[in-house]
Amino acid sequence: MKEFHSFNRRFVLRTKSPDFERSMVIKMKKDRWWKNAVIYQIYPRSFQDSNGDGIGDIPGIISRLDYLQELGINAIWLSPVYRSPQDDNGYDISDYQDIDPMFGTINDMEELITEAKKREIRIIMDLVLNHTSDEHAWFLEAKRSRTNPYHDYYVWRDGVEGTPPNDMRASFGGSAWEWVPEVEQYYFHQFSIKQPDLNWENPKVRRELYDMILWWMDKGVGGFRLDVIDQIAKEPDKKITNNGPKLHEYIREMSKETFQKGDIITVGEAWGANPERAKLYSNPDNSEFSMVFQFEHIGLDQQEGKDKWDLAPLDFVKLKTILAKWQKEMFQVGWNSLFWNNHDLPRIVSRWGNDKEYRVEAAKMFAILLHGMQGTPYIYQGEELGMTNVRYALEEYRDIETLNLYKERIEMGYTPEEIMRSIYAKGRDNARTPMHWDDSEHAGFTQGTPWIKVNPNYKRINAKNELADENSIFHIYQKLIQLRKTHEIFVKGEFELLFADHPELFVYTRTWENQVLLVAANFYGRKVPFSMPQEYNRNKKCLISNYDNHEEHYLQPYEAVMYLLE
Ligand code: TEU
Ligand code: CA
Repeated sequence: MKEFHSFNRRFVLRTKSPDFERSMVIKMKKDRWWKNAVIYQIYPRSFQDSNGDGIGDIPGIISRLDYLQELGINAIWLSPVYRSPQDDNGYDISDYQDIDPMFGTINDMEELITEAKKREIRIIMDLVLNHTSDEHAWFLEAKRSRTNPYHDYYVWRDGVEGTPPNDMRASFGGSAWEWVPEVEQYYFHQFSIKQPDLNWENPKVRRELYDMILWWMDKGVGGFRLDVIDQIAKEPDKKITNNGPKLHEYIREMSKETFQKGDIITVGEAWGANPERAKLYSNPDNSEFSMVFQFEHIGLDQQEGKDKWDLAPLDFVKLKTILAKWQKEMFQVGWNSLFWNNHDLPRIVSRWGNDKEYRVEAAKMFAILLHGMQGTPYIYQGEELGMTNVRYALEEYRDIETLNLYKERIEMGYTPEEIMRSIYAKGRDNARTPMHWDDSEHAGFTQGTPWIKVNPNYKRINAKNELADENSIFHIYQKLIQLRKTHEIFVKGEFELLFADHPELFVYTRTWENQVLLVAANFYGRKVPFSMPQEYNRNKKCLISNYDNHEEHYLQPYEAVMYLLE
């Protein structure tokens, strides 16, 4: 990291005595390198294909590192590339210490780590520790007999008179219990049938996982993202899936045995986190993770008692309240991840913005709003181009969740139109279509046939166009990343939401020492009156905006401005 190196340099120059050295080390620990880092998420199968099989791969990623360096990001969160039958696109791992041949080899992976390091980019591996693939060697053993030493690596229960132990459901549809005739027991799976849950109560399982993590740390990875980490301490007999009683005990043990042995970044994925829990996850004492990826702002379009597929309108005031709450709650006692998108979520510009006449303005507005906040920003591949959702015919979809949902809802009596509406709005494949590099066939993603159809708007929306235009969405992201590195207020400023109840405007400040960072954004497509609050009408410098000229007393459709006041 640039910042990290320059810090080291300062450290060397100023070192005077062992005492001084110790105090500097403490300071360094407090200001961890990732505090002003920006992370870019790559979904490998959709990023860049190098060999024409239509599937993105590691050599493809290596060939695009210069692009990422130009964007300015500091780390790549790589969705899983381990050996896997690909039932859930790699979130079903059959060997944690090997790379799936579809993505390359372990040598390619080592080269990626080295090449990224040359560009001051760290690689964050995606750790799926809640479950493995049913084709993992442990599970193949586990299902042979009840006395097999690996049997206890998974969660088994006897049935009740030929039916599953209880009525728990799996995330991807159907019962959470699957019968195995060889052992005459059911195994527990929170996701697909091919993703049996690991038994974290078994200390041997935990030790195996820790050794595997240490093995990756030895290879020089820069960090880990921990998939559904809040679900590892499940207690199915009590129908507990997330936030089990032993959750934080397990995480602390893992952190001590692994992460704390290196200078790495860790981020726990926790759909079920509230601020109290997030303060544990991201405690600055480093006892658990660096930060937490929580989804309260994303999940707010889900109605009470319904599931995520039942569409509800966006409650904008609530969105602001939630984001503000997390900004305030984590201040100095925890650390936020900042994101709108990932590989499980629809494209934000389509979901809550405008992917038609104001696509460019809206994409930039989302960027400016998020990157002004406290935390570590995440950019999901294609977000920096303003990539949009898709509307495909059912047979073009690939995601197991989407396909299972369709089947299940047809059986429940929904009409195909209703189901497709949900899939268009929220299906995970919206984010998984291939990256748009240029306007050549298949968007420069592959020379072959892509594993999933390319979004037809790639001729207009692509990296080549974005790089050529100095006012592009890409360049807004590039500038926001630079601002975070050059202005301490982005890391340290205290957050305050203004006009909390305003139905269209999102306005907030960050205050640090004698500076104020003020962000004002119009979340909608109508021109809205806006005047700077009196107390902020001083010495202001515009750091970034998405319109050439800001009209006094108005915010134009999707306009966003960011000022620094001294
Ligand atoms: O996702 C966790 C999760 O619970 C949801 O995001 C899920 O993907 C779905 O959208 C719920 O409706 C993580 C990964 O990010 C996801 O890709 C995996 O499929 C899942 O875990 C299982 O490993
Ligand atoms: Ca390939």
